[in-house]
Amino acid sequence: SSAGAVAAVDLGATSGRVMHARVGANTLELTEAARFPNTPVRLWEGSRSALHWDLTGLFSNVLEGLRSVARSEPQLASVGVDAWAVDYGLLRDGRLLGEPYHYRDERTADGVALVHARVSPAELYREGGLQFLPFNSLYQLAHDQETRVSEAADGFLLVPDLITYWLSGQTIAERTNASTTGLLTADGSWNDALIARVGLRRPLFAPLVDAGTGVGSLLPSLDLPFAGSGPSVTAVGSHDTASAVVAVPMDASRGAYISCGTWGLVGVELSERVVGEAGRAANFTNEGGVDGRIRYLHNVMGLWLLSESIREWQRRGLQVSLESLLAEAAALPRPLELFDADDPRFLAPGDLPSRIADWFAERGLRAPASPAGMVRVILESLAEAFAGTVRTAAELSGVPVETVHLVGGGARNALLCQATADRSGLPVLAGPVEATALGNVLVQARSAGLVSGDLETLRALVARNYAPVRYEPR
Ligand code: LRH
Repeated sequence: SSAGAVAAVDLGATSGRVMHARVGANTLELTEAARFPNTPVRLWEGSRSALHWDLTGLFSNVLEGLRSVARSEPQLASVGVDAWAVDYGLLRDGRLLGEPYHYRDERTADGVALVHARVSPAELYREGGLQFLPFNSLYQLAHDQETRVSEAADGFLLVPDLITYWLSGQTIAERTNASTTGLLTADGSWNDALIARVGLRRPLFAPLVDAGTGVGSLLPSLDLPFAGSGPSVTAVGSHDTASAVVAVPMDASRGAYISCGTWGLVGVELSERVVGEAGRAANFTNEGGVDGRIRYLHNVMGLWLLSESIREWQRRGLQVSLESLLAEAAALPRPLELFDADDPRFLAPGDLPSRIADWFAERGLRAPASPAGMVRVILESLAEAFAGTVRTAAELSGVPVETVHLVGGGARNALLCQATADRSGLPVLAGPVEATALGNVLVQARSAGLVSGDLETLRALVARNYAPVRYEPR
């Protein structure tokens, strides 16, 4: 088959992009059409200010990106959307009822208590298979129900499904991301019994579809300059991490992956869920993957620690940039003391350097004084958490991990990649940086008949076109 063109809309918690790809049996070329920051916004809500996503602003950037794709590729075959997990919009009669809450907003503590009063964490784990994260959609939804935020709603759409709806007019729930709600059964249906027990309304939830399913065509009212009726809209692995895992050039029987952007998602790919108590104690998740695979992984804090620290230093008026900090940090000696990158105190936005300093102070230790020293201790602590999580993933799953693939923005960070190799004692294969967009376009390309085969075939195509950078453990 010859090459054809598809476009990926890929929204991360830190930035979004629209990528345009040419895909064929031996072709996989990605071009950036648009890249824009994802800047959350605080909106006053009567008695407190709440952290929201500016989804309307993001959608406007998405349309700009697609307009630019249309100019260079009027015959585009398909477009697909992925974004971060768990967050959602509530709708009434097809209208969005307010900007979606950000999972880093503090509102969900009572949602956790409400849900756990009705269903024990152990039972939730057997049903949904998810690691405990206080912002899993079911906790957010329980809060919305209790505070009557969702009272008027007759629809629930996860963020990528909401963008897909605004592009196509069709309401669906793509399975990989729906698995992050905590409300799916092991066989991938909405868990009606659990939804009722948690006190939620079943009609809120849209029909589930698998990645690769055609959803519809672009709404003519968007007025995008594509030829004819324009590209179709295809459901992809709409959870960004699911799309990233599609494009990890790994042998899943012997490799682990780290999808490192805002978060570091560390784990292995399995064909069956693992929902034993040991996995629950280690807070490992069973998220739905493309083609029915299981993403058995744990959320490590990720590059958020770095980006949020830099934001704080800049707020204090320091002239710091990522590039110069990384260069300075690499020249420093390896720190002797690390902090626990998994500590939940680092979740909320704010002054992370002070919180890291507190962590050390509570143990009678001193945090590095300079920003560069802090950057170094952040990266080494992250690498240590990555290495430990790879070991735990191997133990819990039985996968004999010989290689660690690091994909996403973190693959650009040589210091982080080398430290991960050193601390895990395993070779780290870094890249592709744009794994998420690649996984997105590959699933569309397969549905459009531009490529065929299982995930192993798609990964071989990635490996041929994006040779990873190898870091040997030292
Ligand atoms: C990464 C990610 C991750 C989720 C988190 C909310 O962008 O989707 O997989 O746990 O955001």
